Amino acid sequence: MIKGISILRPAATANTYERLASFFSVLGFTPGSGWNEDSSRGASFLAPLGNLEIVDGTMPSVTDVLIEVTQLDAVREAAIMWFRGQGEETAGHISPVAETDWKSRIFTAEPVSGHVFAFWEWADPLRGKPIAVEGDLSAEGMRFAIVAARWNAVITDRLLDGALDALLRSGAARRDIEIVRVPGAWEVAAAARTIADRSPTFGGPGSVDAIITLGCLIRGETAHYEAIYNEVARGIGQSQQETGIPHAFGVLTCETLEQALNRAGVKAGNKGFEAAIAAIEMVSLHRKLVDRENSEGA
Ligand code: RBF
Repeated sequence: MIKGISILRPAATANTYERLASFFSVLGFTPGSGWNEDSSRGASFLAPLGNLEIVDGTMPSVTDVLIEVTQLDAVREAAIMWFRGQGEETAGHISPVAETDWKSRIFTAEPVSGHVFAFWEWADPLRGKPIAVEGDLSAEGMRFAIVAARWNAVITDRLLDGALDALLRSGAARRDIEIVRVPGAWEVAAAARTIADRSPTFGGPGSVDAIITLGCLIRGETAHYEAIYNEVARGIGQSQQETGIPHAFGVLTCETLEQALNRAGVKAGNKGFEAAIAAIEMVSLHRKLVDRENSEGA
């Protein structure tokens, strides 16, 4: 089965290698693992899609590496900033954006003399993409409950801060966010269910549009860790399925305290923030799907 395509770009000197690696690292690629061995080293940059195109006739670009992007102008700006960061002018190294004859816009960059790369974007950003119903990320007018365990508070307080940050920055009003603290992860599902049960109709007293569940179980310190974790996850899932109120899952299950800290904002993002964003998206999606059903039924 075919899995991917790699373009190998030999760098003639160490300086060329460093410059190309540095240039590509600022453009938003996912870094690959690369390699560093006696005979060679490689810096790798991953893209979600790749394809091999055989061309008969005029090549569509001055270079053979065409990188498809979204937000072409932002990518060009990042490329310009890279040149400035090197203390260099961009004149002659970054072309203006031009229209192509294939309904797209393109520019080229030459971070090292002789190494030209083209960046392009479809004029119609939805081209080639299936049209999907998706939730938006505006929390304006939405009501939330956050159920956070007190156990491992050094972690769950950070998750709570992250969740609040996400909700408030996305437009939720502070008065529309209810914070409920429970002793430990074990109690999260029961409290979430009580809140969900009083929320069957939007706008009713104490009702919420979504519940964000936060907790932290650390394997090394928790006897019967798997049994507790499974029950916590099952309870939260069951509450979501039986009430129809979205429940975002922000209960960390970690090997060590260090791993938990990383997931609570130190190195690997803040899972409380991410759970809150998922809650907003699900409320929005829920509304769109219900609206669609109502308008189709009308
Ligand atoms: N609660 C958590 O939120 N995270 C934990 O890592 C955790 N570890 C526990 C370990 C033991 C041995 C026990 C007895 C409880 C633990 N709890 C933990 C608390 C649990 O979620 C619950 O609050 C209490 O068991 C009271 O029902």
